[in-house]
Amino acid sequence: MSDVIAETVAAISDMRIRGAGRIARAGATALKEYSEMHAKCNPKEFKDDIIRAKDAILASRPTAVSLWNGVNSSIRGLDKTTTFEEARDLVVTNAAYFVKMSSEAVGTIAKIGAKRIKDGDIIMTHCNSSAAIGAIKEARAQGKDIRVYATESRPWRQGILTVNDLSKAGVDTTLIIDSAVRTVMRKTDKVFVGADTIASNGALINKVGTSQLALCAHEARVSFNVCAETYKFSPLTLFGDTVTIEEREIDEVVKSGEIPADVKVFNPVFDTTPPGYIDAIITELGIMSPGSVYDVLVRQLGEDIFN
Ligand code: RI2
Repeated sequence: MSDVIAETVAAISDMRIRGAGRIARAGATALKEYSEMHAKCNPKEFKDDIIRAKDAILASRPTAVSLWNGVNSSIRGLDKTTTFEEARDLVVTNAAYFVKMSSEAVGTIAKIGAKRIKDGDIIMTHCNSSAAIGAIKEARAQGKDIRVYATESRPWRQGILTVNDLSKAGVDTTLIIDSAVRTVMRKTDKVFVGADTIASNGALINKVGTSQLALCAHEARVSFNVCAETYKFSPLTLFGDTVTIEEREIDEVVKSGEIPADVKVFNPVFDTTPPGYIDAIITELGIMSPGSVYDVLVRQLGEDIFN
């Protein structure tokens, strides 16, 4: 495996690069750089190398379909190319387009999402989603006086990144432990979270604990908003695949020797929120209900759906 692919795979696996949008852009960028530095060879050899690289990147983290969409859109049309140069240029162009499009989508979601946040709102967020945080920061930049409760998000504690980011943006921010979600929901007006994957039925797969926010929001009649670029919609689920929920190492939860050796630790990284608990999915194409995800997927796939 080339250095650029191996380094990207390692960085995504050990979460030096994390966040569903970021890992997708990192995967696409790695394919672009690998193509640019690939020595001239016969096209078949180049395509085989790219497919191997794509598969290695996809194996780095299994849940976020953004990664799948990022690398697969980077190689779209590769099988139809006939020369090395044509194949290389296709990957470089496709990957660059994905990176640009996905970054712009986060900016568009911030603008649309901010309109859903009113002056005086108290918002709860979970983990560290650049899409959700973008909307909150945009609302603050527009001068809205808002307060945010951010969950710690054990075991990686991505909430620490969130509160640092929001505080720097001048947002009145309070860190809460994950088990305080239901208690604090009573004081909350709106929940804003991100997405790793949205299934064709509108179900949300996001950081473990998200479904608890959704249940508590439902109970307290607090609106539950998902900020998600449409490349987080999963074409795989349209054709019956289920989403693999990543499980990570025990040492992310407990230190060695802290618990008896016969005690097992279960460390799922994501959970599923049923569509009925979601009020709005805020995308770069506009705000939609979970029931619209199927139509967007079909439109995105276009003619490919029949292949
Ligand atoms: P953006 C993260 O996963 C969180 O689950 C977050 O909600 C989601 O990706 C989306 O993040 P992890 O990589 O793409 O921390 O909105 O496991 O930044």
